[in-house]
Amino acid sequence: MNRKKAFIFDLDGVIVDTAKYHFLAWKKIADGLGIDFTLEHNELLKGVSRVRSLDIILELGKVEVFQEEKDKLLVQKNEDYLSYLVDMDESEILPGVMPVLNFLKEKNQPIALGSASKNAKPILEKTGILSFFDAIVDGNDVVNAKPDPEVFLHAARLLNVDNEDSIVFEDSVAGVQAANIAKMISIGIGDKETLHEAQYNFKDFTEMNSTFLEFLINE
Ligand code: B16
Ligand code: MG
Repeated sequence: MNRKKAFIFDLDGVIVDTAKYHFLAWKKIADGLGIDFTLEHNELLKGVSRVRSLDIILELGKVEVFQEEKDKLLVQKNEDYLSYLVDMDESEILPGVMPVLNFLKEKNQPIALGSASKNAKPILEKTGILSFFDAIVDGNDVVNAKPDPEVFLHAARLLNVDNEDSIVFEDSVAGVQAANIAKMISIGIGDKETLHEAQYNFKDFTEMNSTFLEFLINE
């Protein structure tokens, strides 16, 4: 068929392993509130906005706080998270990502970012890959968080590509659901069982070869 395709990448957990920093920062908040917060709980926060993440943690611990306190906790969490990013550089890019980005660029394929994070741009700058992206849609541009498809629909619109011809790489359940709702091609990056709703699954980008990428481009 070979219509124009778009490749939309999630950021945290797909391009960079910032999920571990989000976890550390949230753990500190949870500890402060006396809430038990495990790596398993952390899965619930992947792809989810900062505000919603705090609500999930409070619900887990059955803790209620006033809005003023919530606002303070959100600032505290982000300051702590940003402190882990100070020394970030290209070494934090996950294995196999650069060959895929380079391959898609060589083939003149449109590339977008579709992330819930409000810290997306500085991360792309620090890791030196900002110029790969023809469009960037992040937490600052959308109202509705994943699994709402807004972030991906916006990215496809900016690239002027039909939803059905858009390919989404995601590490979160909410993100895979968002891509599916948008009728895009969903590719789960990470644990196959957790991401079983994805159309295709890969443990990481090192497993994805150029034959598969060619297939996506020419499908
Ligand atoms: P921030 P993604 C998401 O990014 C993370 O997966 C999620 O854990 C985080 O809470 C959210 O961004 C908001 O991030 O606090 O930096 O605005 O995976 O959609 O790229
Ligand atoms: Mg993610």
